[in-house]
Amino acid sequence: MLSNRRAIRPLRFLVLLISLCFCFWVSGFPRTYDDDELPLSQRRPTPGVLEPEQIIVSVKTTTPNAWSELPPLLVLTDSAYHDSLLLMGDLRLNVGPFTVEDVLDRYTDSFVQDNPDMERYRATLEFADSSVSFAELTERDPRKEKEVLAKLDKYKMLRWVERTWLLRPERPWYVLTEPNVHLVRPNLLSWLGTYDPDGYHFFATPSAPEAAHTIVLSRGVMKAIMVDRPDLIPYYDNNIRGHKNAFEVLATVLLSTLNVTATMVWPEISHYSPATAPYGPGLWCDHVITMSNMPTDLMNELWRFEHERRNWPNEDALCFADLWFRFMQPENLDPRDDWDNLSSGTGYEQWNILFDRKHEHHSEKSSGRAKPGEASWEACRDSCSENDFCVQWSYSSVPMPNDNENGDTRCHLSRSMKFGQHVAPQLVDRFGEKATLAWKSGWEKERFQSWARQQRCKEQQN
Ligand SMILES: *[C@@H]1O[C@H](CO)[C@@H](O)[C@H](O)[C@H]1NC(C)=O
Ligand SMILES: CC(=O)N[C@H]1CO[C@H](CO)[C@@H](O)[C@@H]1O
Repeated sequence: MLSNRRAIRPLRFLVLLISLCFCFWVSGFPRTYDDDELPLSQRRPTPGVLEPEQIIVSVKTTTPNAWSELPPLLVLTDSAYHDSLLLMGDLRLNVGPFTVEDVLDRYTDSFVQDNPDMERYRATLEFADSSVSFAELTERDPRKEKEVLAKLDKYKMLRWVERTWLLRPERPWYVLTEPNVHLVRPNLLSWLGTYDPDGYHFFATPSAPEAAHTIVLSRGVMKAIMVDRPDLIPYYDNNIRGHKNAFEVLATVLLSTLNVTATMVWPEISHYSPATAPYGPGLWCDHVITMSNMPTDLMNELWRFEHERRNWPNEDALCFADLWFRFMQPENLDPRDDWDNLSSGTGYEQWNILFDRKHEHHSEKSSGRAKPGEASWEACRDSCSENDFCVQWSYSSVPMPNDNENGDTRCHLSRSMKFGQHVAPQLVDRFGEKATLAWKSGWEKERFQSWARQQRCKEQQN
């Protein structure tokens, strides 16, 4: 009996199992597996989204700044990305378990000795030999320091590319960037997943003076300059001096050898930070891939935000709208003294609202032009609130340029919302006269918010 039952049971069980499976299969058909329902750790890789090790991120620093710039970057880079992270500088150093490479060490001694542009590099090596503090390398005048670094950067550029490839050859993508750039990795992984790494791809931040460049090179480009033309980079040593900046050195090499020009990626790869992004139509549902010129505290806040979002039930690609809701909506946006909200300023002129010159007192609504608000900050504020497109104003105590046909004005109106920053009043020279420049800024938060609430980038939007 016992043995009999034992023999039958598995058979019955098997039949039951098969019929159950069949029912489930039928009832579930054609249901596809929905990754979004699973916790992050159990999700399968989405087709087309790259894995962390497929993108090498190579970060350039300088010896005097390495210890201040790199530790925050390393803490705010998740460990999943550490293996694909390279640190490039101008002296071989260690920062904890990480190595900073000296990308200039392949130049010959005589090249380094005879080149006036390499003076900083020579001094760095000497200071290292005699243990003088590297802080003493830097120029007191920030403008002069910038010039010295920009010169050295030209010589670093191709060697930085070269060392990156030599340390991590044959990877699909290479991102060259700087320590104050925050990469939104999930967006980077899915964006690059849409391109063929073996094609020639050269992406970059649209040029912004003062801002760090982020450059993305495909394996196709890297192979063409590193493997197919092994003498190219050393050959170029003597052609560097005449170039304006590091970016131009790389752009010239890629154009002359591969006929490839940089594709500027905007606004996904931008020189904006959450405090300087011009929020509004045209920059709202776009995914954020890099944020640049990030002070460490803001980088930290963005890192925390990304981590909070991972626990959201429907986490979606981080877009500019998310940044506005996280960083600007909670702010008290009443008018602020000594605050420049970037209503004017180079790079923002396309959002600047033009003043009506003909009908000084009642502007033509259809033209989108605003009534002048030069008399006082209150007049400027009113001019903004009376213009349907205006979401923020700033008022400068002396007329300041707008980079458009408004010319110099005290009142500056904008169609995009920017947070900006505190600026203390300062003495400026205007047309030979000393004047105190102070800024006051205000926002049309209600108007912006009601616009923002009507936008739908994705389902779970606020
Ligand atoms: C270089 O690329 C441009 C644009 O893609 C193309 O029009 C031009 O013919 C190319 N030149 C050469 C020499 O291949
Ligand atoms: C912080 C910042 O970028 N401020 C800018 C605001 O606009 C003035 C005038 O256009 C610029 O000179 C400032 O640099």
